[in-house]
Parts: sequence; C-alpha cells; structure tokens
Amino acid sequence: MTGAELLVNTAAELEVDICFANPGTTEMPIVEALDKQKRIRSILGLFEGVCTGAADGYGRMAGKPAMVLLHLGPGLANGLANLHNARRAHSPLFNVIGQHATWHLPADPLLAMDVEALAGTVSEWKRTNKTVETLSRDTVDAVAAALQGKVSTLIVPHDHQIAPVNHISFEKTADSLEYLDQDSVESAAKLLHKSGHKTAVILGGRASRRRGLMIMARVSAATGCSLFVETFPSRVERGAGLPLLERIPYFPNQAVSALSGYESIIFAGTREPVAFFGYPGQPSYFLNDQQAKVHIKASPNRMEDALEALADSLAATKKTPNAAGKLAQLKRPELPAGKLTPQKASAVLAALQPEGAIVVEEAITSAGDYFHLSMSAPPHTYLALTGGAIGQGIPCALGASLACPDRPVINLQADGSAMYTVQALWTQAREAANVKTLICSNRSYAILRLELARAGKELPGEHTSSLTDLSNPELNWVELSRGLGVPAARVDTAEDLAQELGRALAEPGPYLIEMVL
Ligand SMILES: Cc1ncc(C[n+]2csc(CCOP(=O)(O)OP(=O)(O)O)c2C)c(N)n1
Ligand SMILES: [Mg+2]
Repeated sequence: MTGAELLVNTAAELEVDICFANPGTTEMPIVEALDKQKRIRSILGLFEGVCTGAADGYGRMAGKPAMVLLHLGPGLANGLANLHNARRAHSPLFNVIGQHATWHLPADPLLAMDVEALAGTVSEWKRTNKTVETLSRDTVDAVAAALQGKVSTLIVPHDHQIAPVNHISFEKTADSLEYLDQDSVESAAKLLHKSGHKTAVILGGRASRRRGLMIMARVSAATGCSLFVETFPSRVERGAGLPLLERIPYFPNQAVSALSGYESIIFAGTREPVAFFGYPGQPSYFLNDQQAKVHIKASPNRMEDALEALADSLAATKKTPNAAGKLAQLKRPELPAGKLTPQKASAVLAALQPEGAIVVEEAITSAGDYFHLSMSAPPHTYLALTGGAIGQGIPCALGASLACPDRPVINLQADGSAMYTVQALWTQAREAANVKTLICSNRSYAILRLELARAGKELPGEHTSSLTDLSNPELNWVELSRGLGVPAARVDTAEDLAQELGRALAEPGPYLIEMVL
C-alpha cells in the first residue's frame, strides 16, 4: 500500500464519503488511491472555490466533513475565500493539499509557495505530514479536528504519497475533544431566572438546528426570553412548527436598537455580534458594557445537550409550547403579480418553496424581504453566506444537494456573486444535483452603491459607476447556464417566475432562472 492509499483508506474508515477535487500532478497518487476504493465518491470542481464552497455546503448539511483535494499553494489560494466562509460557518471540512516532494522543494520549483502560511489563514488545524509512517495518524487527527466544526488542512508531500507502507494503524481520536461547561449553563440559567429582567438568547451553530431550537422554544415559553438568530447563520431550521426567531439586523444602528432593550444576553453556538464594517461614528460592538453576557460553552457536538441541561435546570415544561405562540404556524404570502422586484421574487419563492427545501441564500441586496416572508413557510433549512466572501452560493448549493439528495435545494443568488464561481453549475449538471438557481439579475454590484449612499456620498462618479455596473455587456444567464449544461429560462414578471419555478420544482435536476430585476 502507498501513503496515498493509507490516507484515503483512513479517511474512508472515518466515514468520509465524498471528495471535492481539483488535482494536479502532485496529487495524482491520491487520485489513484481513490480509484482503488469504493467508499469515497469524487467530484470534480472546475475551480478550487467550487470545491471548497461545495465542501462547506456538504459539511453544513451532512454534519461530517467532506474531503477537499487541491493542488499545492496556488490551488489552495484559489480555494481560500470559500474556506474562509467555511471557517466562519464552523463547517467540518477536511482539506488535503499536495506538496512537492521533500527532496525537490529546496530547488524552489515554479509552483512552490508557502502552503502552510496560506492554510493558516483559514484552518483551525493544520499540519504538514512529516513521514509516511504518520500519515494515518495525521489523517485521524485532521478528521477529528474537522468533526469539531473546523477547517483542517493536511499538507502531504508527493514522496510520502508514493512511499510504500505496510500497515494501517489508526486509532480513532478519543472523545476528549468533546466538552460541556456546566458552570456556563448555570450562569445562563441564573440570568433567565431573574425576574423583571429582559433576556435575549442569540443562537447560531448547532443551537439553531431543530433540536436546539425546540428546546429553546420551551425555555422561551418558560422564562419569556427572546430568541434571536445570528445575522448570517451557517444553518437554521425554520418555518411552520419551528420557533419564530428574530434575526439580528445587518446595519449597526438597527442591530443596536434591536438589542439595546435587553439587560442580559446569552450566546449559544455563536459569538458576540459585531458590525460587518466600521462605519465612522457607529459602534463596532452592538452590545454595551452594562448588559450582562453569558456564553454557553460546549463543543459543537455537545451544544444541544448544553441547551437541554439549561432547560432542565429551569424546569422548563417538557411540552412544546405551541399555544404560547412560540412556533410558526403555516402561512405563505400571496403570489404577487406584475413586474418583478426583489420583494416580489422573495414572495414568489416563499409562496412556492416545498416542504423540506434547503434554501441557500447569497442574494446580497435582493433578499432583504425573504427571511421575513418565509418565516411561516413549510419547514425548511436556510444557509447564509457566513464569512462575507462572495462566490459561495452556487457551490454551497451543490454541496448541500449532494449531502441531501432527497431534498430540493433552492439557491437565491445575486448575479455579481454568482460570477465568481459560476463553474459550479457545470458540476451541478454533471452530478444531476437537484438545485434550482434563482439569479437576482440586477446587473450591478448594488450593495456597493447602497453602502456609498448610506455613507452620504452624492451621485457616483464615472469610475464608481463603472466599477459597480454589470450591464455593459449584459450577462446572458440563460446562455451561460446552458453552456455549462444547466437548462435555464429568463423571467421578468412575478407570474412568469411562479410558473417557471413551479415547473422547475416538479422536475429533478438542476435548473436556472434568471430573474430580471
Ligand atoms: C471575495 C469577495 N470579493 C469582493 C467582495 C466585495 N463585494 C461585496 S458585495 C459585492 C458585489 C455584490 O454584487 P451582487 O452579487 O450582484 O449583489 P447585489 O449587491 O447586486 O445585490 C462585492 C464586490 C466580497 N465581499 N468578497
Ligand atoms: Mg447584482
């Protein structure tokens, strides 16, 4: 057996079952090792950001890491932005990067870069494999770190990949990585017990999955606390039968006013919220020093247990408090009519999205109304752009679909962001992924103009106009999509969108609708 086979077999033994890859010569031994087994499926991405974004979507939905296989420093560099989003999402992700043979590296070959330095910017665990004998151990450690909601990066020199090894020796990493800090649960319970005290709980990570949310609905019914979800959740379960959550607003002034009325804030699976950008005269932090703050501390896999312990210590009623009005009741918006606007597009989607849909939203300025309009839609999963690095939506939708092939995926997608990783459509076609992409074709980088206007800048100058305009030439989404193997249509009215979306949802496989806004 070779080192590469040892790596692949070890990963497969640890239940890694998919590999998003864009390999080069240095990684071909690992590709050949994939040939010799049947447990890991390999998926080609035509740009590294497709592989890393897909692995992020896969990790969010599957709850276990996908493997990513990229070529040296340049391949990793191309995949970094979506690894950054994956890091912010706390997605489990096992990243394997080839390295030149150890004996060749001193010659400074043309592709050589400081791979570890690059990896360090996005990986909470990283290691360069030192000898073939430790390749199994390194793989075990990397996957164990990934399972803690981390991007882990293992860099593997080519000579170690092809070196012979005699034995498979992997012990699973002990569960010592798991923890649940009971004191933090008690502190949270104390805050919730204070009478006449307004408390908000901000949920994210594992706390915004179904189990955590249902527990927190009980806690809310028992204590009157408000439930918020972070502005850009990695994954939140929502819709009819699930708790109604407030979302922390994006703009600082709105976020501060949403949170300032609370004397205490409890964080579960999320960090203290901060402004996306520093706006002069506006705060970085939304919370103030007078507000009491408690972080419930648990490893991702124990967070729901921590919430259960919180509910128990409050003796919250075990019954789901439906009557208390904490859960959404099924109610869809009316189908709108007339010329499409972002608001109407969101309403059509919320009116038609099927039960169990996974909605991947990277619609930037076009989805302002979607979260609210879909609050009482049938139960669904919502995945946001966690790290602000655009070009995440199409690959993330691909990965989510491969993790959950029985569920429809709907990608509400801004046009400018879509162009960063548009190649992911080709992989969607190749894998027959059941993803419907709704392009918000406003033919501009609208957010940049909006931010300028908010900063009180007058009419944009020539350069500002040009650098935020996508209309010259117009992107032809129908042709782009068809060229990548995904059938497509263009609509500019709400009625046509409803008809096209209804038709698309009735068929399996990928489809793209350009919504002219
Ligand atoms: C990787 C990366 N590059 C650039 C940016 C800066 N940026 C943020 S939004 C945006 C344009 C978004 O345009 P589009 O996707 O069309 O959405 P719209 O604003 O039109 O709704 C840009 C360039 C970023 N956030 N991430
Ligand atoms: Mg746009």
